[in-house]
Amino acid sequence: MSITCSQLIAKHPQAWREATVHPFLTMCQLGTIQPKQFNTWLVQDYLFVIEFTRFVARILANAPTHHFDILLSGLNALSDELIWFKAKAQERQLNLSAEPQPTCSQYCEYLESVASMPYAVQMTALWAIELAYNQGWQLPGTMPEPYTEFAHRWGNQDFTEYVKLLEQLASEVLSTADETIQAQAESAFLKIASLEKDFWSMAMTII
Ligand code: MP5
Repeated sequence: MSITCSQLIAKHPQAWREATVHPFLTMCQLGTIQPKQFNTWLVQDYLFVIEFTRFVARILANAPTHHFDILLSGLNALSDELIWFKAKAQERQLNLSAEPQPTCSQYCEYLESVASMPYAVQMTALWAIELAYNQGWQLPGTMPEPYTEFAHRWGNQDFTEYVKLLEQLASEVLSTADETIQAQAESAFLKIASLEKDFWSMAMTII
């Protein structure tokens, strides 16, 4: 019996909820997040996205050719996103040369470790990482300024469609993976849920 992406969420509702519903996002939606907390997230997420871009490039290097188009569209979007992050940081006069916080470093180190895992595990991880942001920023609903564009970036319909395509790719390769690889994919899913929760909390605790 093979496992699919939607079954992973159904099997671990609590872990997934903690990854996608967090006081950080609720406070953005209420407009009560402190600028310093938001800025911490912004700088650390820029540092994360640099390593995440390398992560997606490594996945592309392992991908079957019929997965290229979707992964390349993801890399293209990441190129735009890094430019967008720099513009947002400049507006807020933030220093993007900051050191990564331990939580950010831990997540980036985990991404590096996934590079040596089977492709089915890598694709499951990629899908989970993107879905966490898609749902996290979408679930609270429209956010007030200045957070509207942040919620829209990851909550918009095109991004939702991209995440659905990633789900198809991951479920496709999981369907033919052996039990050991499927178990590894499940562990990766849970690890990512936990790292996503920690990433939101990191921004909240630095005041
Ligand atoms: C994403 C992100 C989504 N930016 N940061 C974390 C901590 N998790 C997931 O990645 P992307 O490339 O911004 O869509």
